[in-house]
Amino acid sequence: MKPIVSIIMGSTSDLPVMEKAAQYFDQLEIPFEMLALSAHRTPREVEEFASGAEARGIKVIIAAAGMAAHLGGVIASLTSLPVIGVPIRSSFDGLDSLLAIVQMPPGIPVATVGVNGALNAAVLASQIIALSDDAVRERVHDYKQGLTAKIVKANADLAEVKYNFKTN
Ligand code: RP5
Repeated sequence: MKPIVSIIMGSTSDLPVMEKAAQYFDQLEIPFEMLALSAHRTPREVEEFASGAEARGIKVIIAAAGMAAHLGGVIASLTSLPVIGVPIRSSFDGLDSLLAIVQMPPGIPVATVGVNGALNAAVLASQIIALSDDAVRERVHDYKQGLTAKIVKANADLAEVKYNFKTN
């Protein structure tokens, strides 16, 4: 299997958050790779990864980092592939990493999800892949249908909750 998504994280301490992305890709049968790379601790390896990713068949890169989170931005500066940034909550409630990832200079976007938003990063990556892959598009559609079903069930459950002044 050749990966089409890279999940990059600044440290294995980010793994408990990023596991949600991995589980989603397993569920949707999208081959992915996971690597630990750090913009500050392994800058040369980050450059090597980012400049070679497209040629290896990678379609989307997810970059997760906390604190002064420059990983996604540095990767985005070295590739034309779409980069999705996941701010990790490790200090200042994740606000530091959120701002570091989202506030990119013009021309070098990093599509930023919410703090610890690994699942949304994976869903967004799958939607990008679905543009050119009918099988993935079908599975993304099924996933979204499942979300609708969840709220339909929630309403059925709420209908059973009784209060004297509840009217539905
Ligand atoms: C960042 O610093 C990592 O992404 C992690 O969120 C944070 C702390 O890293 P460790 O000290 O746990 O390796 O680079």
